[in-house]
Amino acid sequence: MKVKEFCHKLSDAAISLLSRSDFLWSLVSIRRNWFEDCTSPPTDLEKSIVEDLKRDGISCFHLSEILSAQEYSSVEKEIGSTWEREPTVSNKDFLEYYFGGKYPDEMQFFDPQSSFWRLANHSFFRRVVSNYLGDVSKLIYVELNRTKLRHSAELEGSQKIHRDPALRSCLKIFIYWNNVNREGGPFVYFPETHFHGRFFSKFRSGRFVSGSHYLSVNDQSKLRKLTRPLSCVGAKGTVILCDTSGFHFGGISKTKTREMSTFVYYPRIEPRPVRVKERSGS
Ligand SMILES: O=C(O)CCC(=O)C(=O)O
Ligand SMILES: [Fe+2]
Repeated sequence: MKVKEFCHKLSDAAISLLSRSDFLWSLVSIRRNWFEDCTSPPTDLEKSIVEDLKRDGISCFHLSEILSAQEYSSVEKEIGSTWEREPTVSNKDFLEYYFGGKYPDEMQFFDPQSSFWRLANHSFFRRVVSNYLGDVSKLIYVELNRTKLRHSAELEGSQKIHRDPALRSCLKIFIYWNNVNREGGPFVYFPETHFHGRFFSKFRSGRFVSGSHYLSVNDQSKLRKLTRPLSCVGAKGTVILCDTSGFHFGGISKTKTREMSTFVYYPRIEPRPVRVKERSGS
């Protein structure tokens, strides 16, 4: 038991040193662009998104800025038909899942022709992810969900304010598939609390690799004094790029549900299995 505890402490110390030290990080991470299409210089939109992410931990734009009208309507149609299926089992009680939800065990296979799968692998997203995470990065997981209506004003369970597990940063791309106002339970983020942000070090949690880091009640009031929560209301097609090493939560859907997809990307150096694959032979 003593040896186990010692090993655990040692690995925590090593993880903490690795995540905090830029020098060690650059030694062990592979500093090259994974995506061939990263060889051309970033566009103005890509640059401004990466700047927003570095400074605030969050950035938004509309999907129609990167998709043609035909591409947009084809992915919209595919998502539309997905809602007709039964939701899969869910592990978060405020969400119904139409893709994903059984992480970390499930493996999801996508048709290479699927517009939704093509969107998750869109060169624009890959370039932004690569430029932001500054490392060989991977799409590890995909979700599509609809919130459940809730009448309580209290955040409970996985809906409480938290940081997602990450050695440093991870990037989630959320897309709204309906219009989301305050009644619909928008995604809420606390700017500048991400790994690169001004307020990150005000809330150290010993360990970032395993579970999410939920805030104590005291730390919640400290957080609210430091930075104002940003409620991401937005029209259908709004894309929210977010470094979820910063504090966030899913808002409460009071009278309207929220439909949203999530693409999850991590630097390759993180020990996280890829849970999405293209189905071969179709
Ligand atoms: O549903 C949401 O708005 C947030 C869920 C969440 O915490 C996450 O995807 O990391
Ligand atoms: Fe989260």
